[in-house]
Amino acid sequence: MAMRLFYLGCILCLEIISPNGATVVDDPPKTCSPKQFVCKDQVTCISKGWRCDGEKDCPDGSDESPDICSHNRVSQCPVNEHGCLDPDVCIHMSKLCNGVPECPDGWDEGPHCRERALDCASSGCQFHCAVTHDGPLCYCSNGYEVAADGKTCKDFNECNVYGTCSQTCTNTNGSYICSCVEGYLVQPDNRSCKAKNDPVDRLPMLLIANLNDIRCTSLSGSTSRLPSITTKQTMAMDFIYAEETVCWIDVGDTPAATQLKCAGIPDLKSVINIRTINISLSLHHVEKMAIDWLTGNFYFVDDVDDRVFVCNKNGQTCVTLLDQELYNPKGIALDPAMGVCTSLSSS
Ligand SMILES: [Ca+2]
Ligand SMILES: [Ca+2]
Ligand SMILES: [Ca+2]
Repeated sequence: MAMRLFYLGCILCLEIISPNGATVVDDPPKTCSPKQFVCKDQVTCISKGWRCDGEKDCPDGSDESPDICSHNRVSQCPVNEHGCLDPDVCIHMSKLCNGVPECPDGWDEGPHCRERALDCASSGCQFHCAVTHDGPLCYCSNGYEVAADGKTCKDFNECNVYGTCSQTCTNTNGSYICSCVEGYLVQPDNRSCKAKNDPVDRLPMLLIANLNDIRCTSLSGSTSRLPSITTKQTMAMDFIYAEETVCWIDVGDTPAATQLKCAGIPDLKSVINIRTINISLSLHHVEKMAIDWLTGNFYFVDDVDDRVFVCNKNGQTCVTLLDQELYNPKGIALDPAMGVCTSLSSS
């Protein structure tokens, strides 16, 4: 549920993003805030907006359990598929009443198949018809969906489905085309994009923050020559490619002890000039940060006070950018060339 916009033409270091958006592993249990839902395990906190949204977010799936979500269980099957008795299980509509039980509960087959078979003959479907417990339903060939009249077929816009393409999606009649923005190449799966390795002598590396340190590794998994940088419970990190500098937040026991630090990592060989940048606002609840590589400004996401604020390069001038209608913000990405700041909330 987190996304990182890689905005550098040539990527030196990436961040590892865990599923909940934090750049941290082994996060200790927290007390849930009033804005959060407590999972049945009494340990995990999730955003209230994730309760009954059709995806299991608690480790035990209790945010989607029938006793909590009995009133809003809606089948979210892909186009031309149909939910079984358990709406989480979808099968292609051509498999309804085909004589082979495919739903775990056998719901797709039964006496209704024979009793209602003739209904399909009068259903007026343009292409295909399936028999369900509720009567006949039209469906379409791949790449098409049933139009509002319930009978004819029209192009299905795959680009409206999140994740169809990793970058640019162009809808076509009966299909779609994925493409990549400048600096990236389409991969053999025709939907993913990968950054061009430019310049070729600077291979992409992963910069990983955890509770104890920041370390660098190559994409093939071999460790780099860069010594690990000892940190304290780092929750947020970013880098400035042109300056070969990494910045992170050291989380102390008190707000005053939580500091923004930066260090130079020239040629990924050594760590030099570790320095503290005094920020005039509290960083104690900041979980994500991003650096505008054009101006050097720092952007911070505070998920307790629900705000996004920006500070200039020396940290002395800070301005709150967003604090209205921001619910549990979890991520931030910048595109300085386009002048865009994107914040991800979990409502
Ligand atoms: Ca959920
Ligand atoms: Ca079947
Ligand atoms: Ca299409």
